[in-house]
This record gives sequence, C-alpha cells and structure tokens, in this order.
Amino acid sequence: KSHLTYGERAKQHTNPVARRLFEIAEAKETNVVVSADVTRAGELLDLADRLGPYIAVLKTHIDILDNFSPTVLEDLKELAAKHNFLIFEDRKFVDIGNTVQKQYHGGALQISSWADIVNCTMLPGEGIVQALTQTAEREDFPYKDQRALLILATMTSKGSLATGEYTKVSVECARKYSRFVIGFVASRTLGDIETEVSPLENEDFVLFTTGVNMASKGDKLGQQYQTPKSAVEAGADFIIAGRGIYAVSDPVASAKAYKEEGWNAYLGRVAKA
Ligand code: UP6
Repeated sequence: KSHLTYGERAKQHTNPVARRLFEIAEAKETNVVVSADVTRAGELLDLADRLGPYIAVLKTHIDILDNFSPTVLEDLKELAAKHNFLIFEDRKFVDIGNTVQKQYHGGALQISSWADIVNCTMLPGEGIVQALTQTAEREDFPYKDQRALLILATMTSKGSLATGEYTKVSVECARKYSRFVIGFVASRTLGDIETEVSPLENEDFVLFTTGVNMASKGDKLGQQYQTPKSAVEAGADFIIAGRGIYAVSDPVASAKAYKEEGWNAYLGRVAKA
C-alpha cells in the first residue's frame, strides 16, 4: 500500500504508462476507472464523453458491442485525448503465448493500436506474460513505451479460483516482467506475498480494484462488491466501477460521487505517511 501521492509516484516510476496514469490522477484529482460495459457503440462513446472529465481510465470490453465497427476505436481515441484519460481493454488474455500475441497485436480488434493498457490471467503460466512482453518490445512495435500490462491476480466473483498459488505466480511474473507489467487487478495489496523472485528495488505496482459499488453488495451472478472507500483503504490505487456508475439514472452525478469518495479515501491514506 503506497503512502506516496500520485504526483510523487509519477516522478519516481520508471514505466512511462504508469507515469502518465499517475499524472492524470494527480491533474484531474480522480482515481476512478469506469467500466463502460454497454453494448451499443453510441452509448459507449456518449458515456466516454460525459464521464471523461471525472475519470482517469475508461475500461472497455470491446467484444460486447453488438454494432462494433473500427470507427468506434478512432472515436474512443479522440475522446481519450479530449478528456485526458487512458483506455484499458479488459480482454483478460488467457491462452498460450503464440495465440495471445496474435490476439493482442493485429487481429479483428487491433487491440494494441488503441488500448493503452490490457490485462491477462496467469492460468497459462509465465509464458503468457513473456509472449505479450515480447510483442511489446519488438523492434517494429509501433507503440513502444505507450502500452502496459496488468495481471489479473484475484477475482471478485464468488468461489473464484484466482487465489493462493495463482496469485503468487502473478506477483512473481510481475516482478520478472516489470518492464511491461505495471501492476495488478486485485482486491488487496500483494506486496507482502513472498516469491522466488525477490521484490524489485523500486517496486511500485499499480493496484486496480474491481467490484466497486456504493449502493449494492453484489449481483445475482456471484459478483461481490465493496465501496470506493474500503477498496482504497485496502490498497487500491484505482477503483473500477461499472454498473454503479453507468446503470443509474444520472451517470455523471454517480461518477462525481465515486470520484469524491475515492479521492478522499486516497487523501486519507497519503496523510498517514
Ligand atoms: N471484473 C470483475 N471482477 C474481476 C475482474 N474483472 O468484476 O475479478 C470486471 C467485469 C466488469 C467490471 O468484467 O467489466 O469489472 C465490473 O462491473 P460491475 O461494476 O458492473 O460489476
């Protein structure tokens, strides 16, 4: 759990994407990531434009759009530049190295061309992180220093198997491939986990916590929620909220409320330094 400010972490971090992320949080005074899980392209762009001022990152599941077309990606990139937020495609890559390389760079969705951040699971083992890192470090990769990876280290769904050894290997791989891996999606800090790979000298992994909702404890399909405050107190650097923000009558008011609670909890945490 970091007691440094986003501004301080921006200055110290060696990864350019992590630096940008912290700079955005500091400048816009927000640690909110909206998970814009809507299925119409128009709705996604409308949310991105209206919520843009209050968020640090827009998280997408681009494959759930039922009227997807490549112009959506151009429009999303424009909105990201207009409002100064990063785009995180929550693709959760989960395959052998050779396959994920093709799914990440190229393919129908051209993910590497528009998503600043992507994530993967550790189910396939170290090879998945090795493969994605290799692609991002290729001589001819056009987005050098503009792309980063998060490892999905725990999950919020009931009965999740992303625990124990799985989470430990997540930390190990993050340390081993820290040039490309900037952090985790997880519901708690992971710095205390002992691995065969020693902690990095200037280790500062960014923690994104999903399953955040101010009004609900969960859904009927096993999702489990906590509040922005409890997530940040548990170590979240960025809080990811979906339905709590977009599926209410006034998403802008909701985004502002999450921003305020998340930011105050962050101020409380850094004040304890
Ligand atoms: N997500 C989780 N839990 C995880 C990992 N990812 O909920 O362990 C993602 C979901 C969804 C978002 O795929 O996009 O975070 C949560 O949405 P919600 O706030 O509407 O529940």
